[in-house]
Amino acid sequence: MMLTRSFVALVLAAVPFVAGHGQVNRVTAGSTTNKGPNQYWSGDAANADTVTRIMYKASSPAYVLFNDFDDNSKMSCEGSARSPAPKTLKVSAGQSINVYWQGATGELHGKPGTGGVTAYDPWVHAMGFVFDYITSCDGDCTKFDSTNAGWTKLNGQGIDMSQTISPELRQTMQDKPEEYFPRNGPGLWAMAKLVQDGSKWTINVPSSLKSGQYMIRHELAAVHNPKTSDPTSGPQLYIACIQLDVVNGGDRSLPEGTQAGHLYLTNGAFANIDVYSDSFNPRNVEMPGPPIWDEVSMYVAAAGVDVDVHVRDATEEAADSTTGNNNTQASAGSAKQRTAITKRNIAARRAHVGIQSH
Ligand SMILES: [Cu+2]
Repeated sequence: MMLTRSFVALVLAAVPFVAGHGQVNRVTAGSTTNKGPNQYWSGDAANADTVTRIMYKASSPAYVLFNDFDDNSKMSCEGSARSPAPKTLKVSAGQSINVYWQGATGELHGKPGTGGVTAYDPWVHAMGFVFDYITSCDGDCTKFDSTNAGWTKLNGQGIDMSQTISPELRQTMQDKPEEYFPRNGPGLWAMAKLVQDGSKWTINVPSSLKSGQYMIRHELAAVHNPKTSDPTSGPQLYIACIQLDVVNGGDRSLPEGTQAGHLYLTNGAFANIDVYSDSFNPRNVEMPGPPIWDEVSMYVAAAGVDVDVHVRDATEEAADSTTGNNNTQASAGSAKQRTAITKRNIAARRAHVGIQSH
C-alpha cells in the first residue's frame, strides 16, 4: 500500500514508536502567558506568537542522546539552533518564569499525583534531572544562531534525598511508563517534582542580570533507560529554548559560559548513570555539567533557596526597607554564610520580587 509522506507523518505524530516525550505547553511570566509552538502544524496561530523554539517531535529522534552530547547544534536547542522563535517574553530581572510541559502521550492523563493537569497530557517521566542554562542573544533573539553560544548554569537539580516522591505518583508510575526508583524511601527526582507540581518548572531570572535579550536553555534529562550497547539508550535530553527580553536589569553580564557540546561527556558518569544498578547510590549522584553561576549560587548557599541576589548597596537597601514588608521567612544559614549577604537584604529581596520559599 502506497502512503503519502504527509499521511505517514500524521500517523507518526499520533502514535509515537516509543512511549513518552513531549514539549512545552506554555510559558508564563507574571500575568503573561505565551503558548508553546505547535510542533506538528506550522500553520497554527501559536507559532507566529511563540517565544519557545520548536523541539524534536515525539517520533525519532525525539530527544538528544549520549552520542550527540558533543554536538553544539543539537545540544543547544535540539533542531532549532538556527531556527529562532518569532517573539521574546518580556520579564523583569529578579522575576521568575514558569514553564509548563505537556506529554506527547497520555499514559499519565488524569492520574493521581500529577498535579491536577487535565486539559492536556502531563509530562510522563518521573526520574531525571532538570537544568536551566542561559546565554545572551547578542541582540535580537529572534535572529540568534545559538550553535556556538556559551551557556551559564542557573540551576541544576538531581535527586533530593531530603524529600520523597508522593505515594500517589509512585503508585501511578508503578506500571507505566516506568516504575519509580528508588523503589522505597527518600529520593525525589527533580523530574518527579515537576510532574507533581502539574508538569511545571520555575526559573528565576537573576536580579543582577543586565537588561537585554537572553535565551534560556531549559533541559529535562530523563534517566529511566540506562545506557547499554544500544545507541538509542541512555539519558534522554529534552531541551526547550525560551527567548527572553529582560528589563529592569542590574549590572552583571553573563560569564563566557560553556558551549552546549561541552556541557556533558559522551561517555562520562552522567551518560552512564544507571538508577536500577545495585551499586547506584542516590546520595552520590554527581551534578552533571558546569557549576551554577556564582552570582546565583552564593545566594543559595546563604539562604537555602534557589533565587539569586547580588551584594546590594545602601541605596537599594534603603529602597527596599520602605516597601513595608512584613511577610518574610528568610532563614539564612549561618554556617554557610560566606558572603556579605545579610538576613535583612535577603528578606528585602524576597519581598521585592515576591518569591516564596519552596
Ligand atoms: Cu519519553
